[in-house]
Amino acid sequence: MSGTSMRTIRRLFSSSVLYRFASSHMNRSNEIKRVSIEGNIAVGKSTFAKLLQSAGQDWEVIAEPVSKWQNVDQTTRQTADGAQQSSSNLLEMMYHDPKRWSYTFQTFSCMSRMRTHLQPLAARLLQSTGTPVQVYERSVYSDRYIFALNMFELGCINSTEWAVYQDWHSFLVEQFGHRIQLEGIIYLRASPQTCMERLGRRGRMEEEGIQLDYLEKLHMKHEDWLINKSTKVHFEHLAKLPVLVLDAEVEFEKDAKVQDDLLTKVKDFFSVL
Ligand code: UDP
Ligand code: D5M
Ligand code: MG
Repeated sequence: MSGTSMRTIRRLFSSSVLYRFASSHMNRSNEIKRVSIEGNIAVGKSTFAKLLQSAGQDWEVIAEPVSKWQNVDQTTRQTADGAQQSSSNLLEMMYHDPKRWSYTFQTFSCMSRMRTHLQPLAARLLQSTGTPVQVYERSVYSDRYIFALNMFELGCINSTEWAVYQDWHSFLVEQFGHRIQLEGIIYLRASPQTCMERLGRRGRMEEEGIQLDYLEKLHMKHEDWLINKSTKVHFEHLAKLPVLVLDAEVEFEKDAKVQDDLLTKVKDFFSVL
């Protein structure tokens, strides 16, 4: 294409509604605040996230892609009619044989999480006149500083796998992290015993073998990272993030008063980010 026609197209595009729409949205996306909800398995993150979703017009919740981990698509073989599809349950495989599958699980959970977080913002958020907030259920940081680190310490990820994991994790965060950068963290905090009870109540088949001591280890990892600040992190901004600690020991799922109190704390937190 000649330089003149390129210039004409650019001129047309720059004066178009499309351009104004795209550029205003690009500016808007820089104003979005991103916050992650962290906490032990079954503490109530998804329940709390749904509460946030229904409470705030300007809030968008991005759920953890658990169903992707339970259904890893695979093409088994080509047939005359096309490809034959099946899926495997990597979450189940990881809990069933952690030494064999933990590293694989970490690669997939982190990649799928990052992909989910990088998806375009909801139009509702871009058009918002208030303070739009994207709320992630967990983050690439809990992948590393809670789960992967714990698996390494348990010997389910060996030192070579750990070195490889840390290398690509740092690389990915350095390359894409600015697009999903957090402004704050909400830590839903409850005792491992309460999480164990809720885990039983939820009855997710893959988690049947989880013992209290696993939840205790994960609890300590959250405490070290978000309360004691003793976990060594590798990203400068992460160490400085404000953390809102919410007491999830209380039953909040069906208690409107408790929910109101929690929501007030969240609104106050978002307003100062
Ligand atoms: N749950 C509960 N009381 C609460 C919050 C949650 O009994 O105050 C239950 C919820 O219904 C679910 C289980 O605890 O059966 C785990 O909750 P969720 O899936 O939200 O936890 P997550 O693993 O996402 O943190
Ligand atoms: O988390 C969903 C389930 O997935 C729960 O069994 C914990 C597990 N999970 C989530 N992220 C990881 C990583 N990175 N490693 C290992 N296991 C993980 P829930 O807390 O129920 O919402
Ligand atoms: Mg959940």
